[in-house]
Amino acid sequence: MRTQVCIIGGGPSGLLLSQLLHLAGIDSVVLERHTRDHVLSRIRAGVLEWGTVRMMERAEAAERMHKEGFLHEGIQLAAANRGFRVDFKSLIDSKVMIYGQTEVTADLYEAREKLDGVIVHEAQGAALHDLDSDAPYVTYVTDNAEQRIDCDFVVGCDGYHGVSRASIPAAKLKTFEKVYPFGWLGVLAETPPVSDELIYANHRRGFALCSMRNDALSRYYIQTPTDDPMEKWTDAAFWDELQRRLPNEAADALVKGPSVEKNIVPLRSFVAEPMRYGRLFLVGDAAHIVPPTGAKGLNLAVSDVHYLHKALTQHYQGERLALDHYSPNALARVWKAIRFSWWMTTTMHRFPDQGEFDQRIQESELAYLESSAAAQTQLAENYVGLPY
Ligand code: FAS
Ligand code: PHB
Repeated sequence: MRTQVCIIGGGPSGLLLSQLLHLAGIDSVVLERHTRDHVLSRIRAGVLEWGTVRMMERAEAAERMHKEGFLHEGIQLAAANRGFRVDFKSLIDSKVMIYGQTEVTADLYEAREKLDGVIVHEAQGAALHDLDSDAPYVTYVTDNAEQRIDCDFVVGCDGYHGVSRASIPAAKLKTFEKVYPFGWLGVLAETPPVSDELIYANHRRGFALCSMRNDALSRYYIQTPTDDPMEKWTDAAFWDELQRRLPNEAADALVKGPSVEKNIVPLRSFVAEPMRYGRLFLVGDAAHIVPPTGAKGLNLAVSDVHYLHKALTQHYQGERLALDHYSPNALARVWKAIRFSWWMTTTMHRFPDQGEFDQRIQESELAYLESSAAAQTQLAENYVGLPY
């Protein structure tokens, strides 16, 4: 088989890139190692920057999101049993869309099907070859037969544990990493959300986040040690701990119910530079990871797609140097989101070695935020998403 762009990974970034390239007249093939059902079974992000909404509109995949998504014009922050609101609308006339990543991915699958997009599922053992030549190719196995795709370019949309970044010689990559000494225990419950906006709570027992998917499906997180045994976290134990960490008004309004999904994810900040090696380009989690505190992971993958789709389109229109701009342009925005996600994480979480002084510093940071429109504007413009 031959195509112009071979995309490794059928998550949101791979599907979005394939769709946008198709609309630009550039053909691609997506290789996904799992089944479609497996990809759609993942519960991940919930907050879409407005830039992501725009990209889904450009991909002709935004209709259901506008029908079923929720516009949020602010978030609530809390500490020491006090909460306050950061009002995106009054501060910067902006907003975010609450719409689960699972739905984004399902809508992109549907959009690819409408245009007869080529997505190979259960493509095992993908291997990338001759990336530093003008004729790269990818091999993989389906139905026990080895397949080969010759292409002009390979794009790694295969996440943090994918094969693409691992295919780059270590000497050609510089990586930056910070592993946080805690994780997030996430729960999905068929209960009405505790509030009509997200609540990020700093508490001396640990961080808590109240989010949602719709008005009958809530998404909650509490900070936990990454090695906590899941059996420790019965539903009752989870709800009690969440209630302890919320300001009284929210704690009293909390509707408990059986969890439909529960897991612990580790938190790290990670960047691999450059996001290119020869004919291979890295996109999304394949190149960078953020702690979900700033709701940036999925949104950064989308802005990478914006920069790469633009560069590939310009390349095929004859602009020889267009592709050289992808990595520096994408990384400039990535690092600003890495910074913001690190700041939100270090301000809102309880660190194991944290003393009373550190706790008071965090609380005074939040008290300053509450008192300052300038500080809230800085948070708002980063949270809703910096310009592409
Ligand atoms: P993805 O990981 O979504 O997709 C990669 C795809 O590549 C997968 O379908 C995988 O099966 C496939 N793949 C991997 N290796 C392959 C190979 N060798 N061959 C073929 N296919 C291969 N972000 C937020 O903003 N908020 C959150 O709350 C949040 N929660 C998260 C929870 C978890 C458990 C994880 C892992 C991430 C979370 N994220 C969150 C971040 C997440 O949303 C990512 O940023 C987003 O999925 C990035 O999308 P992609 O880059 O497309 O990578
Ligand atoms: C979510 O709804 O899953 C979510 C929302 C905001 C975050 C992280 C996760 O910062």
